[in-house]
Amino acid sequence: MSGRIIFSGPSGAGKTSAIDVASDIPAIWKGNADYGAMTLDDGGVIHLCSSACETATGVSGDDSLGLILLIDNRRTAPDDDLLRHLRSFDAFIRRTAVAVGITHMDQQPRPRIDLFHTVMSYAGHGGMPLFEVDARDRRDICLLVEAMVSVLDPVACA
Ligand SMILES: Nc1nc2c(ncn2[C@@H]2O[C@H](COP(=O)(O)OP(=O)(O)O)[C@@H](O)[C@H]2O)c(=O)[nH]1
Ligand SMILES: [Mg+2]
Repeated sequence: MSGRIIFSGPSGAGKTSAIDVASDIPAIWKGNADYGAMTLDDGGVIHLCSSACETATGVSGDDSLGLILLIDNRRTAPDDDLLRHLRSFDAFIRRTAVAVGITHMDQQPRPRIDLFHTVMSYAGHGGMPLFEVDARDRRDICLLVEAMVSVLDPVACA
């Protein structure tokens, strides 16, 4: 599998960190987005880029595999942030897939993860992966990417 994964989420959530730790090449900042790339076990290359919203350049390309949303738990209403981003990317997600990582839970453990699962169900994405991540941790981000890829191709990841 090859293609592009979009990272989005509020400023400070960890987009730049996540692309940097997951990328096999040094991540770069170009225009108004971070870019990186990672190689999958099957030899496919996944391009990683950040984007503020669905209408931003790069999101609507045919080779977009899906969206990774990073939500900063330190913010006032991170559940609202999640819902807003799910709505902002709604058409894109319905065409592709989404996986959500809640960041900064080491600094702010509340609200707890259950609330975000509730928001996902409410938005109609209850089956999509969602878990706590530290955007600075390569293993956490690779797990998130793999979780998203497994939604697209369950057989390849079996
Ligand atoms: N403690 C903690 N720091 C984090 C976590 N995720 C990211 N950071 C830090 O938060 C800051 C903002 O991250 P950054 O990647 O620049 O966020 P961006 O604005 O979404 O690109 C950086 O200093 C990161 O090292 C996390 O889960 N826990
Ligand atoms: Mg950034």
